[in-house]
Amino acid sequence: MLRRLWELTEFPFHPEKLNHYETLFTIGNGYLATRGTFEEGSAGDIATTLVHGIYDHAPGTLVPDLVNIPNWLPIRIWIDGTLFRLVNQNDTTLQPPEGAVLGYRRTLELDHGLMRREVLFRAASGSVVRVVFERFASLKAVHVLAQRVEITAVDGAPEVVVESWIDPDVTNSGTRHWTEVSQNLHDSMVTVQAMTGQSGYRLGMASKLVSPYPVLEQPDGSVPVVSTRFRLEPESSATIDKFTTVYTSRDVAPNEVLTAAQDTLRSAVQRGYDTLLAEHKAEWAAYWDTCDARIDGDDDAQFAIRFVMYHILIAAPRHDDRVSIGAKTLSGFGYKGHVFWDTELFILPPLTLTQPQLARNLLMYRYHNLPGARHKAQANGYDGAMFPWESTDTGEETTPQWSDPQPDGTRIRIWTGDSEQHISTDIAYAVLQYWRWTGDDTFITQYGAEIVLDTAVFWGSRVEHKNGRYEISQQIGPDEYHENIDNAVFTNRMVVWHLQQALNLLDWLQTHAPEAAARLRHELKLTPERLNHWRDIIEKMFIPFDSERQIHVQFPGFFDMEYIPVPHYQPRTSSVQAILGHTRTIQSQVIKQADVVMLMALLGGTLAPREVLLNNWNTYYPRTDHGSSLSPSVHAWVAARLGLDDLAYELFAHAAGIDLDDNKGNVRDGIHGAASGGLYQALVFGLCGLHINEAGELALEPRLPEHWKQVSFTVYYRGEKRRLTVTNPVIGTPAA
Ligand code: IFM
Repeated sequence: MLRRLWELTEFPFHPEKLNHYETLFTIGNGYLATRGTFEEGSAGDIATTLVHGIYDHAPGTLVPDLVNIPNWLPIRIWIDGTLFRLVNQNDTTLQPPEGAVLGYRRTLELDHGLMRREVLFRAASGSVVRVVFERFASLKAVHVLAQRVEITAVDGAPEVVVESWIDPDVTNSGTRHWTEVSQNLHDSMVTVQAMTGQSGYRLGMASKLVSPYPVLEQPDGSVPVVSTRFRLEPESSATIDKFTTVYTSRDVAPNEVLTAAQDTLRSAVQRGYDTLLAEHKAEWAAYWDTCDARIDGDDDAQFAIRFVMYHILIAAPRHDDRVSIGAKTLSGFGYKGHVFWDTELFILPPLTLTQPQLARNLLMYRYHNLPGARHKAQANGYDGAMFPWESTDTGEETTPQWSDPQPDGTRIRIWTGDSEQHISTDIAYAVLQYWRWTGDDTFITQYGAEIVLDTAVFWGSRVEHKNGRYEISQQIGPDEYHENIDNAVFTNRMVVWHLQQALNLLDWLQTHAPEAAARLRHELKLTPERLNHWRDIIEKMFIPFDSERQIHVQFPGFFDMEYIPVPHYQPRTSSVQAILGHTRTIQSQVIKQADVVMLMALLGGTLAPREVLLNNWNTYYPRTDHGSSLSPSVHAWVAARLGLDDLAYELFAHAAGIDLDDNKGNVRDGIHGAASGGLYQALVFGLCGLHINEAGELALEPRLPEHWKQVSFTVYYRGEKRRLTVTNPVIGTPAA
């Protein structure tokens, strides 16, 4: 795979990486995204388009899925009667191909959000054609999807047939969600209507083929098809466009989904491919104006940072503040499209800095879902708002309680939905970080404060008063290998931070927005007793700390477990957990991902003096197996802050390869959104050392790898756009 500044290129075709590359080549526009599956299909492909917010809980499944909508890609081409397709050794269903693929190249243009595929193909007749496919999901008109096929007669004068349809026969890995599917063909427009079985979302799609030759209707097959047929003169070309539109009952009234799709389709056809593409590119240019980070001196790192930002941007909802980004973005079925802390602590910060409106949309999703969080708190016997570990469209807890069957048929109990309670504080952290960077007082006053304060109310009711101090039992910290432990230092310490921030925020509201303060005091019952209780917790919370070794203790008893020399388990291609097995791992000191190190990333120097931070690093880094994709980027960030430059770069490179190199072997399930956002933070907060100093100014403390000449990037700080440049070896200062 070639990675060139703005382009990812597959050359030649790698059928063995079909699903990995389908994920990498995903296109999208924040409303939906579509994997890089071929127009003509391929055995073993996972044709997937996911639309934000369309979840459905099918009978017999444990939890809701983000639903795969009907496939809009199909374009089938015949050259002199030979079916155009790529040879895939996995394909046992088709007869030996009559045609031959002479050349292949697929490119994702990150700067334009465009996928292009070029294939040189020889038909059985001997005619050779060059077929170029392009596709994009319009960033300007998010309901519009556009495809172009250009066919050139390289040798011979072939007769060409191009067929197009929408395929409604789609599933989520075998699970069917669509009912009441109806298809139609009228005025050469193909339409599909459907409804999700349990959740009742309506979908309308419409599609048209635009050809310089007559478009014929074939309404009688299992799906309605339109086609165009022509003969190409030698060395001449024909260009065929296909436009598809998508609406759901989240966008318009349920009975209007089809007419909305039809009306938008007519206007898209009228505007034409070139106009739509020009508008789309202009929107992308505006995104990159603030989202591009330039790394001079390391082309791999340069590509990687653009790649992760591209994937965050295609997943970030632009016009909808009731949806959020799932752990695997919109690029695959992994984690069923559910939303985790990955969004607030990993994916969202890059947007807070570069596209604050997108960050705000994501935070509003949590605001709108406060009722679900309150419901979870109440159902567990607590006050306030307790956010679900996994969230969908309802805001209710949607973590499965059991895993899918293991190879031996057994299922494992999943405790994260019960015990990974730190998510409530992670969300509060993201709200306050957004406010600090943007100065969006309207947001904090009208929405954000309610999140921060009601989650604080939850913690006030959640902590346990024991032995003259406060404790929190039955937790899972970021290190998910150790479940249902008491006094996870990450959680306890972050709760102290949270309650302090909540008190500060209330003071600020009292001065700057007294009416909001009064409303929140009343609605959330923020009585003087409650606030005093928070102060008492701040003072007396148990923070596990070993004063002899001067380290934070991940949780009491952690060091009594078996020590495993994780660094000796090299070279390895799987986690140490996979090598040792579940049972031994959970009884050992092997750590899945940044935990105390995550605390260090979030709280920095306010957590402890530098010697303690270094001690923590030296203790926990060698025990971590990075079994989670969230881990390497956070380690890179913290290593840079500790001045461990070589290690910081090594970990940065590790994080950069998670999706591109598929170094966890699961990219077929989707992009690791948190690893993507983590990489940006490792660059900006870690290697460049961007922070807000005590005077409230932006400051940089760079620790660039030796071979990097310069890094420059743009951030918004309190509404002002700032271009920052860090130069190596001379330490840069913020530029205006
Ligand atoms: O949220 C993460 C968690 O931290 C580690 N396991 C995967 C989840 C989803 O990415």
